Amino acid sequence: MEKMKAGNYFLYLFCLIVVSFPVIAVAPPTCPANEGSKCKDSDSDEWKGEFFPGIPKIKYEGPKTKNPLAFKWYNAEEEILGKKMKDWMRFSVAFWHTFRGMGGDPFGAPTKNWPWEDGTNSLAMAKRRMRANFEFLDKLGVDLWCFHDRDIAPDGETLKETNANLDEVVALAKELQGTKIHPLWGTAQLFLHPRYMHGGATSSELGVYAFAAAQVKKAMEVTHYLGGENYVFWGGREGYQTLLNTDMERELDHMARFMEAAVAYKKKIGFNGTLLIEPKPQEPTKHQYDWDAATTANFLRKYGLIGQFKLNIECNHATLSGHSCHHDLETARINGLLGNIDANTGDPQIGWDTDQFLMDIGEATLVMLSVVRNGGLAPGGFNFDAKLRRESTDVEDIFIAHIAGMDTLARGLRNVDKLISDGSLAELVRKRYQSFDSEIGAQIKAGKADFEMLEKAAMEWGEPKVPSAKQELAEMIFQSVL
Ligand code: XUL
Ligand code: CO
Repeated sequence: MEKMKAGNYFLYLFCLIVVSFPVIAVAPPTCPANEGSKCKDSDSDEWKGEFFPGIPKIKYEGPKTKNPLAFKWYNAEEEILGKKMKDWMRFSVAFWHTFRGMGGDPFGAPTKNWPWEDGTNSLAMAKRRMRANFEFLDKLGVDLWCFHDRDIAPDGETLKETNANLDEVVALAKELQGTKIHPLWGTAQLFLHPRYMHGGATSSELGVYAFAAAQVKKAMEVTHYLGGENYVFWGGREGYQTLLNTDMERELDHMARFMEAAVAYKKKIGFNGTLLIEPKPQEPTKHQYDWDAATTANFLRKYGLIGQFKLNIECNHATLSGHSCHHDLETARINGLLGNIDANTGDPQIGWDTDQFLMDIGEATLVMLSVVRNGGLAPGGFNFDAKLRRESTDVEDIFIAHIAGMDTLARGLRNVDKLISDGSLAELVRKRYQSFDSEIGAQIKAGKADFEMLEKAAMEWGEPKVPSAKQELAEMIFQSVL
């Protein structure tokens, strides 16, 4: 993936925030999530009628349908590889992109003009948006959702007031959830507010560390209250621009202490969900501590947290770190750490976190290969950390994007099924390593092959024959199932 030129970095940092959250000053249809006090209050959250009139409940119609508001590959109840598709996928809708992403980009104002938005970040607006979220979930047929605390409720003047705002919105969400719907995960948004400019747990200021702890404590409580299955940490600002003014060792240590406190608090409140960390190499800082799956696994191991956390792998973050998504999924999986997937993708030409819906069938097949090898993701699942492109401005585009994203992964699962029943790829891999299916191979596996034994064998066998790896054949077989 193309890396950004250093000269563009600050512009880019600014852009990232503008793109992710509606903070641009030019006539936005909404107010920024953290500047509640600057936004006037709207009168009520009452909304007459449907938020998505004319959009039916989305049904499976099969690959031949031309209906954009129908699933072509995702058939929730259909059994594939011993599980219902809905249980393999565990899809969830990300509140922040779907209901707070307004389409701003580095050079342009927000473009979305959703009819239910009134241009405020008021509590009433937060509640109305929450109602829109639940109508969307119902029509899409998805019963999991994900949220950041500050995206669902506005900041108040004080932490106490902010918590009260959150409680009010969460109470409504709880009511709207009913018995069928709950969060796949919740998280605290510790990156937009200026207080977090040096990080949260890694901030050089003790007051910020404490504030971050209070915010995470509250976010864990509401996630638990809503029946959330996981809680996510994302190190948005946990990293550095330069090591000249950064005590990396201390910051990592603070991060570990913070995580330990989260583990203790989870136990205290009886939250049985999984704690997840989401690796990301950079953005907004140049170098983030949880660079990729391997780096994050090493952090967990070093600080004795390995049994307490799993990883939330985001495809676009994996590619930003120089890996394929499949590589990072496999790294997480073989370390017993694959917990959840942020199902998105980057752009091959744009070297930053574009958070697009995953539409590449080959990539989706590799993602699903890891999921199948992992035996599924539960209690984790997939969340669409993905947003509409700036140019997609119709309300129905929100549905189309999710349907296409779900269908792509569902198609990936169907391809994995074909790959497994065809068996030739597995056979090719088995053959590649078959020289180890021998007595000495078994001794290597058992940790009993010492250097003297191996030297004796090498002398006896002479120059080894090294066969072809058959990469193009592997690719040919893979493509035959797409
Ligand atoms: C940011 C990102 C977040 C996390 C949750 O890059 O991916 O949305 O998934 O905080
Ligand atoms: Co993410």
